[in-house]
Amino acid sequence: APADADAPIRMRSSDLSTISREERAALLRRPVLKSDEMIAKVKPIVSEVRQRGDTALLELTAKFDKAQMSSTCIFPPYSKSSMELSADIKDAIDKAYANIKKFHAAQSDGSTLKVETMPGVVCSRFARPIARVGLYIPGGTAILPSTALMLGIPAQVAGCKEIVFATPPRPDGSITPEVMYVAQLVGASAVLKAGGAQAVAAMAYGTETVPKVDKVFGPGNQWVTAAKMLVQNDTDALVSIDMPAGPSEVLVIADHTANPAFVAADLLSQAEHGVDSQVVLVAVNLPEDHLNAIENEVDKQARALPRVDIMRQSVAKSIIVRASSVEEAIAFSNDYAPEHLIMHLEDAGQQVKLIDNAGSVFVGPYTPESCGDYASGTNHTLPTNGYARQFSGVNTLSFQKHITSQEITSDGLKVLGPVVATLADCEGLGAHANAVRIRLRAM
Ligand code: HSO
Ligand code: ZN
Repeated sequence: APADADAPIRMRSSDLSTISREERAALLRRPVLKSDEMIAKVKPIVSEVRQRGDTALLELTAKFDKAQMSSTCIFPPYSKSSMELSADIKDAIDKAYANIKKFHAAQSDGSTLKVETMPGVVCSRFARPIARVGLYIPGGTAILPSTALMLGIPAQVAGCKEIVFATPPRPDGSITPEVMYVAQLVGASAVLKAGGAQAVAAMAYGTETVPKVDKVFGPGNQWVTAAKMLVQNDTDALVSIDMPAGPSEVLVIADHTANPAFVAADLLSQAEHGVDSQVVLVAVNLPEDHLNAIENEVDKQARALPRVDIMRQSVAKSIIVRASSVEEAIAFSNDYAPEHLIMHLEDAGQQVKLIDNAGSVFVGPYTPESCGDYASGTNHTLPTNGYARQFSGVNTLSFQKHITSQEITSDGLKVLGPVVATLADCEGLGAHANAVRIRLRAM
């Protein structure tokens, strides 16, 4: 609105050395996700798609995406015209693809782990791909071919047999050529032209034309997240999800070596994602003029950027936290467990060992988060909302599961059998003990 266009674009500020425990806890808190409320809202959509399949899916897509379509999916071979791109965009996607593939191929667990726990008792573990995966690529305020890369590449290198993309169509029913090009690169077996809870439901249960998948991945709005949580809890769907996703976040730690323009640029690159983006700056012993320089840069750069209206709102909700040492700053960051952590610190590389909780870490002045968002090689589908305490970001192993196996020789059973029989007796499970003793007697 023009009324507040002149108001400075500023963050709120507090000091770790003077705030109370309650105030510190409030700084660490994220906006409530209201998952119960959202799950109640998506329930009817999910059951519509489950019961009426393609018909419901097409109706919902007409309603929410304003696209009238006669088919739900695009199947290969994808037409050349559907993925026509300028040479520079194609080249950039190709280079990002190569880096992301290189890093994710190195994570692939191709070897079998084998351990002889007792003589003649061999336990092993090997990985197998999850056969069918559904990858949600958000539409909305930005087109995100980068998310197609971040989900499609690990699926491809893990060896998933069926890779289904889902993304909201444009009003003419088409899919952006960037996403179609990535679908082709990663060998996607279908592109579902739908978004929101309806897309998640279609992939979780399958429809007449949409292939059912075993695991659903990808970021999305509250509707998508709620639908993922709902289908995950339905044993009929027999589907898992990558992780619960909330609004995107960054925490930047800056000390006296930090370049104010770089710090501001990093904060804003996160703030432009959405009005609910979470942006935190932890300032380590920064003199007043240094902090002012950062704040002035935030204001100045934001005004010159295309998504200033989004940033105005997200920056207003963002916070500056003053810390008196690197240790205190990192302790705060570990408690916050940010999706992205950027370290504008002297000897930043030396401090990484102190990081316990973060989705992905960006070290030093020349490592903008943007590089990890698009093309350096790491994944940008990361735990938000504090879930970095217990979740990893999406990686190649997210598309595989591990199977254990064992083979015991008769000599092995002679040693191990009595141990097992004793424990089985102790649990009162005679058939278990019998399965061992019957063999020992036969030897
Ligand atoms: N920072 C976002 C990912 C993204 N950035 C996509 C640009 N495009 C969430 O990690
Ligand atoms: Zn981003």
